[in-house]
Amino acid sequence: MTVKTQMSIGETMIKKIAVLAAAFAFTSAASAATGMAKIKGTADGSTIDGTVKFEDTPKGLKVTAEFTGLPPGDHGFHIHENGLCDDAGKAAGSHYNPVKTPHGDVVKDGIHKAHAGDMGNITAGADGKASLEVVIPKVKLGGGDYTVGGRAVILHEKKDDFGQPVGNAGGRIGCGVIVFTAQ
Ligand SMILES: [Cu+2]
Ligand SMILES: [Zn+2]
Repeated sequence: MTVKTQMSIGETMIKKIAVLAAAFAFTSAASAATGMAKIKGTADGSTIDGTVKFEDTPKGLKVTAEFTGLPPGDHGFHIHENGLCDDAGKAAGSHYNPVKTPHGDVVKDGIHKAHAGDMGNITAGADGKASLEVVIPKVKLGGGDYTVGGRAVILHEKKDDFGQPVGNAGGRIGCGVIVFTAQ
């Protein structure tokens, strides 16, 4: 009887370990870093409100943005180097540019031909709504050489025309800092 009881305790433990191992494997597989930036207007009384979500994927950093309250038209949309929005967004510094390239379109041309933060434009309709989904190759939220966690997302007054040095997109009408939601 004693032996049988011990066996059954042993089996129960093995089953528990198996369940824990399966749970750990699932957690590991689902542990790609994710992040978010809440974008607010830099001017008093601004109607700009945005949520930008970030996710590390095998193809690069997936960026999904949703905005309301924007002036209709195209607006330059970049990751800037500092995680600060003070002084009407100026504290965010310049475009995140770890490879020291000219300004461009990183989604299309990659980090060796554009600043890693050059996501191009986001286009608002007459209703002030805009959405965008892009993947930035070789860039990650955290870990590796090119990381954007803790930096700022800037939305510009005007269209990024991909001219030098920073796309002629004018003032910084929206800003938010990228925070990790899972690591
Ligand atoms: Cu910018
Ligand atoms: Zn740039």
